[in-house]
Amino acid sequence: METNVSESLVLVAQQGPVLTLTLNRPAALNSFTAALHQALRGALDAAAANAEVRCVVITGAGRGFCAGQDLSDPMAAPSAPGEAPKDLGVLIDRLYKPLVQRLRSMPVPVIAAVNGVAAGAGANLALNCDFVLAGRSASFIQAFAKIGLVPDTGGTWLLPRIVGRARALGLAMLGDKLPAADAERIGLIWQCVDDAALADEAAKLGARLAAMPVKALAATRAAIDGAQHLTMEQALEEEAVVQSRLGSAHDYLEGVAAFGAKRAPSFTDR
Ligand code: T3D
Repeated sequence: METNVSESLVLVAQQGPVLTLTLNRPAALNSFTAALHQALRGALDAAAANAEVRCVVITGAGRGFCAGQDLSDPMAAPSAPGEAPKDLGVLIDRLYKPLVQRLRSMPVPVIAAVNGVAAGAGANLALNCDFVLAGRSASFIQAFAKIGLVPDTGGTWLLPRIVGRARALGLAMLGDKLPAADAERIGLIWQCVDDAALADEAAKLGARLAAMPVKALAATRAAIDGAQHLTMEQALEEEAVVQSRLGSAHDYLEGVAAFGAKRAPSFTDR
C-alpha cells in the first residue's frame, strides 16, 4: 500500500520497504534552498531511523531532477555593490557537506531516479547515491565553472573516481550538458532507461535491493569508498575487520542456511 506522509518540499511515499523522496520545487527545477536542504535531510534522517525502510529512492517533481543551488536565494546570490561578499564556504559547510555525509552513511541503499536535468549540486546529489537511473531525456551538467565555481557536493572527489581524470576535467571545466545515454556510456551512471519506464525501473531495483542483506550493502559502500585511499595490504585488513562483524550477524547465518536448504533467504538486519 502506498502512503503519502507529507505534502511539502519533499514528498514522502512508502511502498513496502522502499521509501521514495520527491524533491518538490518544480517551478525552480527543484533547486536547493535552505528549506529544501532541511526537508531532504530530515526525510533522510527519518528513513535512516525507520527499520521498515530498506531502500530509498530520490527523484524530482516536474521536468527536472535538481538544478543545484537556487541562485536567486539571498543566502547564495552575489552580494549587492557595497555589501560584504557572501562566504559560500559557510553554505557548503552548513548545508551541502552534511547532506553528502548523510547520504553516504545511510544504512540502506539509495537510488537516484533522475527524471530530468541534474545540474551543479543537483548532479552531484545524484552521483552520491549508490545507483543512478536516469530517464532518456535527463541530463547531467557540472554547471559550476559557468558561474565561476568549482564542483562541490563531493564532485571533486567523485568525478575522477567514477569517470577518470580526463573526463572529470572535461565535464567540470566545460560544463556541457551530458545526455543520460552518454552518461551511461562513459560509466557516470548505472543505467539510462526510457522516460516512461523510469519510476517502474527504480521501484523494481528498490524492491530487489530491499530484499537483499542491506546491512552488508551499506558496509560494501563504506568499504569500497574507504579503500580508495588504502594500500592493498590495508584493504585486506579492513575486509577482515568488516567480515568479522558481518559474519556473526543474522543475515550471514540466514543467507548460508537458506542456501543449504535451497530456499529463499529472509534478511532482516539493518
Ligand atoms: O551558492 C553557491 O553558489 C554555492 C553552491 C553551489 C552549488 C551549485 O549547485 S552551483 C550550480 C547552480 N546551478 C546552476 O548553475 C544551474 C542553473 N540553471 C540552468 O543552467 C538551467 O536552468 C538548466 C540547464 C538547469 C535548465 O535549463 P532549462 O532551459 O531547461 O530551464 P530554465 O528555463 O533555465 O529554468 C526553468 C526555471 O527554473 C526558470 O525559472 P522561470 O524563468 O521559469 O521563473 C529558472 O530561472 C529556474 N531555475 C533553474 N535553475 C535554477 C533556477 N532558479 C534558481 N536557481 C537555479 N539553479
